[in-house]
Amino acid sequence: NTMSETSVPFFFGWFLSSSYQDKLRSMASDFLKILGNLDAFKKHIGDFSGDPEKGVDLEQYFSDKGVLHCTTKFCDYGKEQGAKEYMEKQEVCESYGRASELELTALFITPRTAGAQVSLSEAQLQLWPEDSEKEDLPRGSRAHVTLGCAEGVEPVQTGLDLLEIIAQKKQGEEGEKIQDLDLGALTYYGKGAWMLSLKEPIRAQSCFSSYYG
Ligand code: ACK
Repeated sequence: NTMSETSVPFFFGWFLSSSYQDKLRSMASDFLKILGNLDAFKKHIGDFSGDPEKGVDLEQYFSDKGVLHCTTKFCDYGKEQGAKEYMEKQEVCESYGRASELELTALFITPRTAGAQVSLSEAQLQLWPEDSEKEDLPRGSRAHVTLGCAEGVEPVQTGLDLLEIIAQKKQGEEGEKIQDLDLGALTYYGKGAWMLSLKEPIRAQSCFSSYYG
């Protein structure tokens, strides 16, 4: 199974099966509805440049970015550094088209993006690029599913927002525990960053593949 004659895609990643896309979208929509109506959220509504009286409709604030997936390697049709090498890796060739279960452990939003945090298995980490984190953080820290972006924001931002929250935690900033929701514990990390740790992580059926666009 070699891909040397295949043209370089836009990106590689795990693509959620359609039933899990529906499930995750509906969970995210519940979360955004609940969060947007919390007093604790309204108190910090300035982060989202909203009116404290009116609130913010978070579901409208974030627009959908298409098929839900967790990017492994962004290739930009070969323009990105290491794209060709990545696609020729043995693990990549062997895993291509294979089913895999993604563990989603948290939902988060910032004034820029909404996403789900992904906790990668050892086998999944074999497909993770070496240089993805570019920071002093464990490999795979950036793994996420983008759920939506604010106007004018590109989806690449979601992983960067997640890294920022993880870096904050690592520096011992535990965040402000807000309350326990049905789905899990809600924490505020400042500057508009909110994270809901799922009581029961979602194990989403996915397929390792690529996107040409
Ligand atoms: O939401 P994402 O992970 O962020 O999925 C999309 C996908 O590739 C197509 O745009 C991600 N992406 C875009 N640019 C980059 C980049 N420079 N580094 C890593 N991921 C990127 C984007």
